[in-house]
Amino acid sequence: MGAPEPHGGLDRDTIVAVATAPGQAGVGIVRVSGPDARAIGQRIGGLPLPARQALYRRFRDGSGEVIDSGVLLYFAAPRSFTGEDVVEFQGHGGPVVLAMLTEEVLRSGARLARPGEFTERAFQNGKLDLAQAEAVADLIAGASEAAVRGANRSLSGAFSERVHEIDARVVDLRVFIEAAIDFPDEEIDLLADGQVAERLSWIREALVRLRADCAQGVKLRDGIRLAIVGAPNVGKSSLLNRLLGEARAIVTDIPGTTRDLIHADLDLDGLPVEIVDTAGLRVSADAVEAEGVRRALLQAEQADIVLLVSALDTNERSVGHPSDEPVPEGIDPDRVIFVLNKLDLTADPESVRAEVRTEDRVAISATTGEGLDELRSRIRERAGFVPGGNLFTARQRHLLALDRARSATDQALALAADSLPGELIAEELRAVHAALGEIVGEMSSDALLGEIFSRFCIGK
Ligand SMILES: Nc1nc2c(ncn2[C@@H]2O[C@H](COP(=O)(O)OP(=O)(O)OP(=O)(O)O)[C@@H](O)[C@H]2O)c(=O)[nH]1
Ligand SMILES: [Mg+2]
Repeated sequence: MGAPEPHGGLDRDTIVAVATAPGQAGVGIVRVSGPDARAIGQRIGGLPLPARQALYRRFRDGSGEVIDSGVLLYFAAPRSFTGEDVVEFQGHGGPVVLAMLTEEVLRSGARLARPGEFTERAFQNGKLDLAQAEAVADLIAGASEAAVRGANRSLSGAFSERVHEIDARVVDLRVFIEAAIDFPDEEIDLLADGQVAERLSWIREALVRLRADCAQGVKLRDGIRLAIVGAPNVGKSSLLNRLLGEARAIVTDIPGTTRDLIHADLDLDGLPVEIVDTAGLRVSADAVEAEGVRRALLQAEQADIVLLVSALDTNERSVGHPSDEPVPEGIDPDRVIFVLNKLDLTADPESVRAEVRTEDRVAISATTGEGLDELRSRIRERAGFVPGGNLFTARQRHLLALDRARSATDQALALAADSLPGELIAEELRAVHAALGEIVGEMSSDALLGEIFSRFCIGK
């Protein structure tokens, strides 16, 4: 006591947070990490405190009064999530009792953890690399089963391994080139025999493949936004309900039924889709409906994909080319899938479907479910999402880093093709290495780390 911690600094603090979600639950966990964790565990939960054993204990405050009772767990450094001494109080999941327990840990010398600080420490102590740390957040936030599985793959290192595999080749090649530079007499020969270009091509191809998988991973993590728009009464809300498999939105035969936005989440073969049903588009003197239409158009402008719905009328109006259905102003036509609904109203659905079938048009019946599978696969295609496989979650920043790595590799290839000096190629390879290092956190700035971890919740 009294003597300053040998390493000093904020990161040697002992931190505490409630690790479970707020609200009432069967069990609630208070997690403590840092050099004093063990002493705090003993002070509140009693002696002795052997590592990695579930101990049933009373948790007492400073005056000896019982706050709660439950399971006390101690993980000795470095064999813990954070790599530090960690203690977990697994008590009853009530917000007040957990707050009292946390308060007692704070009184014992810990401080409240910042958002993501447990995971940040795991990263700093080499338990996880940065891409894996991000996967922890993505696993918790996973919006579909496939997204959770993908986050697990990233967490177990599937993505990082591929980054490391490429990076190892980059470093090898750099060593080779730099060695050649050290022997100027031989440099030209060493660099001219095509080996450098060949090895650069391998790196480039691997980067291209990884980027493609990574782009899938970003979709898996972020999902897409889908807006259903169209004239009143064409069956937009019926389509929403059909896609969700539940009667989420009110459906009536009165045009103008939906007036406000209806948001719902859909798991489309693993692709998380945030879907919004909107008010039917028409000019209306009704202020409420007009506002609904304004919001509908705004959603359509912001969506990744717009389902522009029209309907066969009972007179079996013949179906023409997609351009028959004017795309409302402000909506990017490339994002539109034209949906012709109420296919069940025609006596000859085959000919309608034959007429309709183009890349961006689908005929369906929200009532019978006909054409829905095709619509789902169109949405997936348009989103560029290929379900299944060994997908891992990834983020936009990973894509940007891979793009930088790719363009530096291209530069290096161009230099090699022109037989330019090895130093210049080595410099580009350094840039490739730096970009790859940013993904796994080996070359990341404090600002980037701060930004990533601050988006976690407290307790993670
Ligand atoms: N026959 C047939 N009727 C449908 C189909 N889809 C919807 N309808 C009917 O069309 C009417 C309008 O459906 P809604 O889903 O409320 O239409 P909407 O586009 O949401 O309408 P607004 O909210 O007013 O813009 C209802 O009577 C539905 O039962 C379909 O595929 N076939
Ligand atoms: Mg509606």
